[in-house]
Amino acid sequence: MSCKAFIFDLDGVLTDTARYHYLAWKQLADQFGFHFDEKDNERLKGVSRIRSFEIILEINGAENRFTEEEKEKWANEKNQKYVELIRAITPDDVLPGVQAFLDDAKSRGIKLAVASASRNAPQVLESLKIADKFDYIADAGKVSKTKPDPEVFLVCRDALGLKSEECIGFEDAQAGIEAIHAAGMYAVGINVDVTSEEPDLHLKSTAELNVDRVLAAAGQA
Ligand code: B16
Ligand code: MG
Repeated sequence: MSCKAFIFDLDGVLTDTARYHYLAWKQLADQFGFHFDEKDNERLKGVSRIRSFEIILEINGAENRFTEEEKEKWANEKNQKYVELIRAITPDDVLPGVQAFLDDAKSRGIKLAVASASRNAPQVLESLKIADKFDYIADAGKVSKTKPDPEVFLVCRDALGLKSEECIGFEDAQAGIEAIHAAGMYAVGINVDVTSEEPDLHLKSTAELNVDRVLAAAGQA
C-alpha cells in the first residue's frame, strides 16, 4: 500500500506554540499561587484545554477546588491570554524544514492535512500563511474526543477518502503518538518526550524532515 497522505499535528510540529501556551497557563497558575514550571508544561502538549487545567490542578493537589463551570471559566481566561500572545505569530515561526517538506510532499501528489487538538489551529495556520497548503484541517472544534483518542486523525483520513495504511501521522506529543497508532497509522515523532509508546520513526527536530527518508522508513519508498 503506498502512502497517499501526511497528517500533521500543529503545535510542536508545524510551529512552536508550546511557549505561548506555557506563558498563558503560568500567568493563570501564578494568580492562584499554583506551582507550574516548564517541565510540567510537557504534560500539557497535545492535551485539550480543559484537561490541561485539570493536570495543573492535579499537580497542586487541587483537583476538587473548582466546579466544572469554574474550570471552564478559568480555562477560557487562559485562552484569552493565549490568543493575545499568538497575535505575534508570523511566517518566520514555521519550524525549520517544514515549508520545504510540505512543498516536496505536495509536488509528489501526497495529500496534506492537519490534526490539531487546538481550537486556535485555523488562526495559527493563517498567521503562518500555510493554511492553503493543506487539503483538510481538523481542529478540536471538529472532534468530540481528544488525543490519545484517534478521532482527529480518523476525521482527516475520512475527509481525504483514504485508508489508515495510506496515511502517515506526525506528532511531538506522547498522547499524539498513541492517537496515530490507535488510528492504525505509521507514526513519525518529532522530539517526543517518550514516556510510554515509541513512535515508529523518531526525529530530533523538524530540520530532519525529508520525504524520501520518511517514505523509506515506512517501507513505502
Ligand atoms: P487550545 P496540538 C494542542 O495542539 C497543544 O499541544 C496543547 O498544549 C493545547 O492544550 C491544545 O492544543 C488545546 O489548545 O487551547 O488552543 O484549543 O499539539 O494538538 O496542535
Ligand atoms: Mg503537538
